[in-house]
Amino acid sequence: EVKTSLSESAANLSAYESYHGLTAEAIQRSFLDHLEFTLAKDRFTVTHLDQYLALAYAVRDRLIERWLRTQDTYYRADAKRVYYLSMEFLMGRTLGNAIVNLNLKEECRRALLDLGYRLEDIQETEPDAGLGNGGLGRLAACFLDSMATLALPGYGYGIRYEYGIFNQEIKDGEQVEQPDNWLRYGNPWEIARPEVLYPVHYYGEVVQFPNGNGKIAHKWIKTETVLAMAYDTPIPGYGVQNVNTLRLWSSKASREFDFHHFNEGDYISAVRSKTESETISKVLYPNDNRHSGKELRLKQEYFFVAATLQDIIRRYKKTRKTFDEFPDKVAIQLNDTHPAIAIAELMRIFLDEENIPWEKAWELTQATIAYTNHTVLPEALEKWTVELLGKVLPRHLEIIYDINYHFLRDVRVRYPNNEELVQRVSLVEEPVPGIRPKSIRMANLAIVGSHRVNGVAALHTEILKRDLFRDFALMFPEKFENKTNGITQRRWLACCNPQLASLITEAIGDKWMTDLYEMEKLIPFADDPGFRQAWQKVKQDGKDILIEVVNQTWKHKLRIDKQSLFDCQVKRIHEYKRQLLNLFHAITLYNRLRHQPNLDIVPRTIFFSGKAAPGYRLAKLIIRLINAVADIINHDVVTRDRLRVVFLPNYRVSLAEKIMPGAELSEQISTAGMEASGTGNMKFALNGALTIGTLDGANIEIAEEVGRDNIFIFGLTVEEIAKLKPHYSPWDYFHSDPELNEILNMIGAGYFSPLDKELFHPILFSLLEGGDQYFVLADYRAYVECQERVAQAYLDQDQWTRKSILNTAKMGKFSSDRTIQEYAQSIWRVSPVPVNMVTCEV
Ligand code: NBG
Repeated sequence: EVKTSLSESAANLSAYESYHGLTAEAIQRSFLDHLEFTLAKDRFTVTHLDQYLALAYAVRDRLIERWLRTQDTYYRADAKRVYYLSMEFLMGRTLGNAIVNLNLKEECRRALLDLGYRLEDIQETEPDAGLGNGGLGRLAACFLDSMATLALPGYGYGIRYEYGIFNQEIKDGEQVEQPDNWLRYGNPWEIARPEVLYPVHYYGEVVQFPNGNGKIAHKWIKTETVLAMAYDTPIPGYGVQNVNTLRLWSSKASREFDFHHFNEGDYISAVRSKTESETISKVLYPNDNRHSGKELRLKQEYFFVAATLQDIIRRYKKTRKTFDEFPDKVAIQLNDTHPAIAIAELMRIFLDEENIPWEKAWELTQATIAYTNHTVLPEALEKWTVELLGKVLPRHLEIIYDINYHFLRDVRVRYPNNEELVQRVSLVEEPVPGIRPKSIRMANLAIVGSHRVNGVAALHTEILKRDLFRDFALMFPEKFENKTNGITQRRWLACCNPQLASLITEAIGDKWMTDLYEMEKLIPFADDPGFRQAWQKVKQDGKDILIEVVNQTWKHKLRIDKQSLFDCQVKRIHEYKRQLLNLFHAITLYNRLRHQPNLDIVPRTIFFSGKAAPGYRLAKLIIRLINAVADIINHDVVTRDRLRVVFLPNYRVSLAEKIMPGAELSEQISTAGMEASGTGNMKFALNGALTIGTLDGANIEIAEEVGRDNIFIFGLTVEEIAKLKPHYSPWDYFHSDPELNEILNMIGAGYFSPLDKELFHPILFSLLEGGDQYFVLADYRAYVECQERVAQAYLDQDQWTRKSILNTAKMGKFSSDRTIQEYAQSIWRVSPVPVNMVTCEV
């Protein structure tokens, strides 16, 4: 028995590949085996779904060995683990990403072509794993990819929702939500772990008793119990052998529901409560940037936190007898406050189950946990009423009160006679009768219980420190850090835009796949006419694919002008993101063309895509208005060859992957100070779109990187908005700007809703009487003028292409690899633990 390092020679490498089944021949054999033996199909009965599943199983097989080896390697290295706790993981499709990360694209393509199948067609069958709302959930997915690629011992923990984000249909211009039954045909990427099962308790009461050491012990009793069962998904890194784990919990009725000695009535109600306890992981709450305060949501949050902490502690205890080293072996990152109850739960475990004294328990908890804030919008900040929290998690409410007691005692010592400060930083918000109930502020809990708090872009972190968390930043300046968001270039360039990826790799090599700063090597190519031409051709192909998507969406063809400027705003529909501003620009162009039919404008196609929270009335009305305006503009013979408005239904990861390669202009036009970071902005720029944007979130850092000549910045700054706010009157803009006036009058008169002339009045109300909270009218003129600069720039295709190349070239900073490296160094203090598969028995 000889052990050989197979990486040493090419011959050995191919021996390695065939040993591990990484050749086209082996993949084909595996594919056919799965078709026959796993799916029981032959070539006469095989469906598209079968083809997808067989390929997914064949690819998955190739991950398993590395996956097992990864766990073993981390265990043997006694590595510090990172646990990324998130209510959302917006993974999208897995197959294409796994193939790219395993470097098996050519092999898979050849294996399938030989059988008469196209890899691209097979990939289209996979449903998206839509277990998230938007940026926050997609960030978690990019982070998993980067942690694996950086060989970090990182785990994602969340909920295996049976229904992800709803599917959006557009009926008569309106959003209609359809349930996303994504597991209907089975999920080949998950492995059920019925043996990994933990109880999670709710309700009941707390009793106190002397613990024998002169102290009081607490016991949480008479609880209702639900079981959490684990499902694991492999997360392959790129260019490494590490395969990390995403562990999602599914709720199961506990064994107490076993049917011993029931009469018939008890039997039926026992079955009913069984289904009720299984509803916990049933459905994702479809709110982006909004807190709903519902009991089931609180139960979901505690459900996955309680199961995750049991799992973390079980793993820790495999190698340790005491908790002294817990923070040296465990880092827990809270993705927003959604899992912030982990602070109280970890304290509960330390205090009540492990009998650790308060001071020590608190020190361990703080040293382990860190919190990322993702928004400053007040309606998104989580607060749970004391009534609800006390009912669902009575022991946790006690512990939160105790944490608050200790914390406020310290505050009063450090800042004597400042009860206003005490009120502001308290974890408990005092009630105002008839206005608000007594509540727990989860962000305050998260800050106090963490050793690090971070924002997700430089401006956002500054706003946290100066504004939202000002008192805390003054108290604990060392806690606050910035970690500017990023995206994974594997999915958002290599997978979604293979043509552009190849063009880049031909020019500068493929090191950018793991070091996005390598893209700077493209800079000289921006001045190479031949390269520019090739770049333009790839973008045109991207546009053609997007036109195909539009044509598949509508049976009556829209006839998109393939030469027109592809202007895209794709993201959740939200007032602060200001889709209205973009739409008003579209109406402005429309009116100019109506009034001056011979006007020479740069032809545009304006794409919108995005979901509205089902309960967000105004956002849904904005979707209706977009579709109503699109309907009028696209049917007007005077304008429709020069201006199109397209709403693409059901925005999701897999649709974004088709939009990014075809986009030329990226709309990032939120009210300054309100978009914490944005990450779509990065995806667009990486794919060579130019940004039109406000000085908000990561736009500011994108502008710094690409330079002001290569981005279109407009609008009020955070400081200007703060100055304007006290005396802002949208009416002034309405009266003084004739083009704006005309638009609002058209909407008011029912120009876009002839059958129901008042349909869009609530939008006008929010912009005028409502005070225009998001400064749409204040920024309108600057935006329209900036769009004129965009159009002017587009006329010079050579210069435009140059800017496009420079945008891609300057995206180095926005790789989630960079973001994760920063978290690893300054928050988690974890190091890479590479997995080695290159030795095998020969
Ligand atoms: C969102 C912000 C985005 C940001 C993502 C990821 C929430 C609460 N926040 O601007 O709105 O890019 O988080 O950090 O979903």
